[in-house]
Amino acid sequence: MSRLWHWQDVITSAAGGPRGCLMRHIPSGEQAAVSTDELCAGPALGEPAEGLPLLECVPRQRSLLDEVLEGLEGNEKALPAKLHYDQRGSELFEQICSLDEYYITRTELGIMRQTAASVAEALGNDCMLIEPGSGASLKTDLLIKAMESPAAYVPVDISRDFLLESAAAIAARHDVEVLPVWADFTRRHPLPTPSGSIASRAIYFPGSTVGNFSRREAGKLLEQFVEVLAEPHPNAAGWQPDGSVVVGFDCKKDVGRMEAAYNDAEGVTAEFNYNVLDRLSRELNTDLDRERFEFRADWEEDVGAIVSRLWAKEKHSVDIAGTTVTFEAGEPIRMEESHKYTPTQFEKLAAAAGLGIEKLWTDDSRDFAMVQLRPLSC
Ligand code: AVJ
Repeated sequence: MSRLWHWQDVITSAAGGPRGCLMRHIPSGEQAAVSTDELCAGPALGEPAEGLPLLECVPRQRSLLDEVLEGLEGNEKALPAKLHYDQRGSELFEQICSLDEYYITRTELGIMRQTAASVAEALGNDCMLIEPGSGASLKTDLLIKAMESPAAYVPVDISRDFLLESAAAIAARHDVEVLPVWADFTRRHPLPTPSGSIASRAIYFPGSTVGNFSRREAGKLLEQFVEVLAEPHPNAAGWQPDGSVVVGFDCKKDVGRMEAAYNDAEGVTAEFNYNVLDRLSRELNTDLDRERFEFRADWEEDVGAIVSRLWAKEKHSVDIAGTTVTFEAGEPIRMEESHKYTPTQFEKLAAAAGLGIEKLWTDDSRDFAMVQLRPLSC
């Protein structure tokens, strides 16, 4: 049963407080154990780059082609949003994060600066922090700094070099065991086992990454998180699945502001989308010509999301591994959805996945919200 809450009950305001990290040795090149239910291709332990053991669990190349063809063969052409994040795409996204129009990162960082101590306290000691889609791990830096004794930090990302760079940066700045996983977090993947004992797991899912999933997919993802929290820990007797999920989501607001955030004046967001065409042309040995498309992002009330599309300017065809894909003049490719929620809508989504809101942190304008969720059965 979902418990009732109101903004006033759950909003947590700035909390200062002491912070500190315990000194801990970071083993270099240590082997990370792999749990038994390996549901994806791989996994293999890669070369320990930058002194960190890397758990590799990326989907086979074949699945990129499958996903692309599946997306472009249907009558409404669409590509999965995760295709944006190759090395260049990850860098472009970093640029987006500091654009004037893109309020999301700035606002969430502000919330995190104010509330890191309170979030850290909510997670408790000896917590294994897992971050799906970690990217540059910017906000995580603040969180780990505020945690008294984090058991391990497990960044999971699809962009290998970007992941390794960010993981190494965290390892250099904090005395915490960093165990990166190279994986597509939307698929189940094994988790590394930290060398020390852990009290609980927490999944940190900031940045409105949840916004890239449809309402239905987001619900399934949250269910998957609940399973990860409940999975028994190999070397902990009396394991309690009482971890939490901390999610950052973007709140519904003025349509003009939302649209401006995805149609920036400098065209960085457009480039972020064109880059997907360049990337696919390269990796799938095809010719998706960016010059033949125009970018635009629109708010769609019925979807509850900003929908980003590339529109074909003229009729043309491309050959992708022997399959001919034809674009009509004015036909769109749906590139990405960025869903926005009211807190009440998000609470309903979480409840359907078996999670209840424990805490909610937001900024003064309520542009962005961060929630701590816990399994409702605990
Ligand atoms: C990383 C999914 C939060 O949807 O706001 C930014 C990605 N796309 N500008 C978002 C994105 C275009 C971003 N998320």
